Amino acid sequence: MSLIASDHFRIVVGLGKSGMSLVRFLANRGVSFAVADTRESPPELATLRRDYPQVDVRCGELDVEFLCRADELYVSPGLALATPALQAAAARGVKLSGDIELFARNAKAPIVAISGSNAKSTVTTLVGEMAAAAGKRVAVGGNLGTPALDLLSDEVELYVMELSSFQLETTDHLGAEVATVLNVSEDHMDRYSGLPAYHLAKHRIFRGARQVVFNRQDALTRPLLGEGMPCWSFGLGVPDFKGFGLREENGEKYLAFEFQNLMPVRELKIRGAHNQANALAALALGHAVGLPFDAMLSALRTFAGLEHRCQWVRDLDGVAWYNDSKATNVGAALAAIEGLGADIEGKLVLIAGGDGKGADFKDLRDPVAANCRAVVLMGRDRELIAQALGDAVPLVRVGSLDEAVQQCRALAHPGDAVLLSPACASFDMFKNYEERGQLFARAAEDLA
Ligand code: UMA
Ligand code: ADP
Repeated sequence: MSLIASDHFRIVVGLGKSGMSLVRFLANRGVSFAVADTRESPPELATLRRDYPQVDVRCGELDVEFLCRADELYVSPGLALATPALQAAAARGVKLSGDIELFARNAKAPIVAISGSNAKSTVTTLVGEMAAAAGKRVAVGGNLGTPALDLLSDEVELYVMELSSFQLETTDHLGAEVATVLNVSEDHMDRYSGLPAYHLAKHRIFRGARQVVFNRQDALTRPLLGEGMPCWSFGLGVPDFKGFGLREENGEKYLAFEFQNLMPVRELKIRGAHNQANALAALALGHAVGLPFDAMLSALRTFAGLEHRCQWVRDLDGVAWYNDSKATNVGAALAAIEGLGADIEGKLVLIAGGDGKGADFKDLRDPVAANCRAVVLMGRDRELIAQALGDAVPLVRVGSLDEAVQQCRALAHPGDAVLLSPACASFDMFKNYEERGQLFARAAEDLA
């Protein structure tokens, strides 16, 4: 039986992927609902009209009177809760909620909940693969891949969920078996008043959690906790009690748990120090839900990383080319620059720029100076990055990604790596980060 009162009226606000999963969920349980979207033609409108022709849909500017007919609004993560019509409805007693809250109320298996400014998709996928290697019937999704409500099934033994700050804003009580915020650095500053508001949204993931995983190198990932809450940690230093970390012995670096070495780091296929942190975070989460080490380590040995995340594209004349198009904020680009920079013989030639989402780029200056031979700048906010970098390294401005690739070819020396890690969203020049990454890889592969 669904844990949702069927005598109330709901409105799904936003008819994208998550909105359509809400429609399926509510319709299957006989709940009465309508749909609203501020767009004239939302992405799932045709599907809704085809599969649920009886559902009332209102497109265009949100009508407060209409919204106030509902007891509860399920708001898309893509819509800010500060939207005036939503706030007006809330002021008149309408509850604002979301798909993850409904998911949490209806999930019968334990939930591994993963948030953070960066590395969410990598760690979520890794934990999913570890659970599958351990023979668990695991469902993986949320902000990544399949929307949460579409994963619900009585067959599932473990849910591994990537959750964004936007999704967490509408989640009151997640009740995860284990929850983590992997790292916190500035992102989405076009939607939050500042880092504290963003941090607060992310930490909602800990509501009702039974265990916690935190990052020893990032104080902003530690929740305020009551006595006795089981806590596991990860970080690149030597681990202590209940900690995952790195230990060196006889010149060999190991992934380690407490006082036990688990596996040499060189057996990982994913590159860079940031990915070692990701492997350790995944081990901590998997351990918290009882996955055996042998299964988790075998998953780590085969995982080659996700597309567009420091993904190796090719080698040409002694230069390796990497696609890190998913680095859509400064923190992500920093991890790639420092992580990959430490891994190569020569220097990086970096391609950066795009839609900066209101970010401050000053933190790029020192790592760029230490790791880069030159930076090729493109996109709407390229001058903001140029100002932040100053005279740290030579800067080359280009008008297109193809031109950027040509410039990198000319700038890189043997032993260097070319890295597309833009520190910006892609929407000023591309459909999305995937298109940006694909066009980069194709241009790099086409070089003679
Ligand atoms: N929009 C409107 N009016 C509306 C509703 C949406 O203009 O009434 C616009 C907004 O600009 C919004 C965009 O449409 O940003 C997308 O909204 P949507 O409701 O169509 O989105 P969904 O397809 O349901 O996708 C959402 C998540 N999108 C966002 O959080 C922006 C997807 O995360 C998620 O995969 C999906 O639900 C399933 O759970 C994407 C994402 O970019 C990948 N997430 C951000 C990130 O990772 O940085 C947080
Ligand atoms: P998310 O789902 O949070 O966006 P991804 O796993 O897709 O995370 O990785 C996005 C980007 O974050 C990568 O392209 C990489 O540059 C960066 N990144 C990966 N691991 C880390 C880490 N441990 N810390 C900071 N940045 C990271």
